[in-house]
Amino acid sequence: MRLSRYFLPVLKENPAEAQIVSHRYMLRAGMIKQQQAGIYSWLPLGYKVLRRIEQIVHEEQARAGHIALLMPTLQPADLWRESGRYDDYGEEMLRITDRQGRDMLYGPTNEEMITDIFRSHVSSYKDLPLTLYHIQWKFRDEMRPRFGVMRGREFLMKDGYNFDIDKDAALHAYNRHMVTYLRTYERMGLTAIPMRADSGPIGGDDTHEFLVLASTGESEVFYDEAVTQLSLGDRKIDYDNREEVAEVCKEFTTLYARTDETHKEELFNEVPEDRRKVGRGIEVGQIFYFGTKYSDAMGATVQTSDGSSVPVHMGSHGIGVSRLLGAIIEASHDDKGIIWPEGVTPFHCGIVNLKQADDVADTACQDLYDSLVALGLEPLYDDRDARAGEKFATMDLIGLPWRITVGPRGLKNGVVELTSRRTGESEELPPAEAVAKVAAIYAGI
Ligand code: 5CA
Repeated sequence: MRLSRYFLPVLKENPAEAQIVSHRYMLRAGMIKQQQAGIYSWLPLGYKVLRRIEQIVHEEQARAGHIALLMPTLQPADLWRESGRYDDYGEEMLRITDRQGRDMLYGPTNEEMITDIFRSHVSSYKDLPLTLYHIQWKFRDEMRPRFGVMRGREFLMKDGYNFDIDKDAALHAYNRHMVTYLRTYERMGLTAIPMRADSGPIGGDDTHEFLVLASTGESEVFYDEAVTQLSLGDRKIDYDNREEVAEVCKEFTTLYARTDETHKEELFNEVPEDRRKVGRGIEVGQIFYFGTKYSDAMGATVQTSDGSSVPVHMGSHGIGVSRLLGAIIEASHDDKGIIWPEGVTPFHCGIVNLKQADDVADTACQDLYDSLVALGLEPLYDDRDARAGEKFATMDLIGLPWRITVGPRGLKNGVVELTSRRTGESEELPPAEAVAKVAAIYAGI
């Protein structure tokens, strides 16, 4: 993409309404525009990152055999009357009446609708296990929408639902989700710690939240510092192997890590004092096992091998897809702007032309651009007729991890400059080597 033809409405001033850094940078970098409290338009740069995050979520769900579908945002109230949640859900639910006078709602979550799909089409144990998920907009009429996309009213969520024959199988699905989530967050450059949580309006006994440590997080967290060192890396996991998956979950949930909702001082005091940490965290996901809560209420049963009929065991598993943009920025920025991890960056590499309209510089930039594209990469070429300082400031603000700077002086010596946004370090290289180096970095992502 050429910047002169792109739509990147960068703001020079800090917007007064933004209290935290991610909100400020998302507005300044022209990623989002607020349309109403807690409701945003996703401008091209923000939309690109949102799509990259969705892609990672899809890939990691597919790896575990979970199946994507798409349910509507608007749901009939009658389904929620069956589960009893229509009255229980309270003011957070946006209730709508259509022209026939039928009660509808903008879905805050989809347990009822997925249970309805299941009961309409599945009746035998032979069709289990089954996990269905979608990535769809949700609406919760939050009392205090704030911090930009962090606590929106309309927000994008991945929500997945497992259907299993018994509790053991459903707990395997729970564990499987935990591992897919750990991998998903790691690919986004995040350390997200699973913490025992409260189930709230979803219900159930077993539930973990995933928290990214950040001083601006809404939850107070208590943890053993050693938990922040755990990582899956690129180990291969057989998602069908119950023991193996359970072992990984044990590794990530044994050290003390809890939010204020479930914190127990006496257990925390057993952590060696120098590793005992209190901080704040952003909740980027939550998984639940709730057994037959919805299948009992809505009559979702399956026939077992001996012909008897049993309610299906279920759980639900959510990732805050739009909130993740804010969480990633909170975890990765400096005073000049965002620093995207390679896994989610909107463009792989920036190209800055220091002397626009100079034939040699223009041709070199175009060649670089074409070479990167030929290798399957997406560069953003700043071809505006602007001062170098302004071009650098824009690149730093929007946070592309790599920048190639092209100027007549370097070109005379046959080199361009490759700069890492994270470290600020630069090296001079012949253009072909700079391209090869950027390609090699992304080949490993
Ligand atoms: N049905 C379950 C799991 S699918 C569910 O709704 N879980 S949840 O309530 O915990 O939401 C899942 C994730 O969505 C949360 O962990 C959080 O990351 C994100 N989320 C929840 N509310 C908001 C909001 N108002 N704005 C942005 N993201 C949100």
